[in-house]
Amino acid sequence: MDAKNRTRVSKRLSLHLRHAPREIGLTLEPGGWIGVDTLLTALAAHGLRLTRAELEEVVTGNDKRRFAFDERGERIRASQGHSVDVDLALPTAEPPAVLYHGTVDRFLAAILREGLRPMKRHAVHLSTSVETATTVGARRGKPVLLSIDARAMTEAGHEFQLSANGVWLTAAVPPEYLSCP
Ligand code: HQG
Repeated sequence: MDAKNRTRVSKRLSLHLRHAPREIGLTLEPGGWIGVDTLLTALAAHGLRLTRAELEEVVTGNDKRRFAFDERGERIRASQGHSVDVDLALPTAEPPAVLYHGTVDRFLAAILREGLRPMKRHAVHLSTSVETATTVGARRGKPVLLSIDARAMTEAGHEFQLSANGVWLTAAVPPEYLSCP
């Protein structure tokens, strides 16, 4: 499979594993999992024929490791980014002292007023690196970087989870923990 095809399949997987499983007749299991065979059958019935080997290629070759198989390789899920109601059942973890979020100017006033909210997703997505956060912000325009005092949040009892692909997730970030570095 060439890179263009891998991206096409990855976008389709993101769509159904994060946002619209029902569109191809799927109901995600607890934790956001779906059987690999069930997924491949549903995709084939909706115009995307994919072998197990090709699916593996997309999963292992994915730039952001967006998808993961379970231990037995029987089920697959998106590691983060869902808008469907899902409990990934990730353990609470202690984040580094500072985390970063990339956004754009037009959201800044609202964010500084009400904090970071998950919007359509299940959690706010935070990065350990300035570079990643800047890239995330740049998806929408000229990126604006925010730093988050994750240590103070932890001390105040806010919980964080680390996704399988290294994204820090939290329910919300109140404005007092945000600053523009
Ligand atoms: C903004 C992609 C107004 C927030 C990326 C962001 C990431 C507010 C947008 C992952 C707000 C939500 C997640 C508030 C937050 N008022 N705007 N109170 N609070 N926002 O896409 O973090 O390629 O849901 O700044 O690379 O941009 O899909 O979140 O601009 O890892 O795997 O509302 O998605 O990864 O947008 O991106 P998103 P995000 P994938």
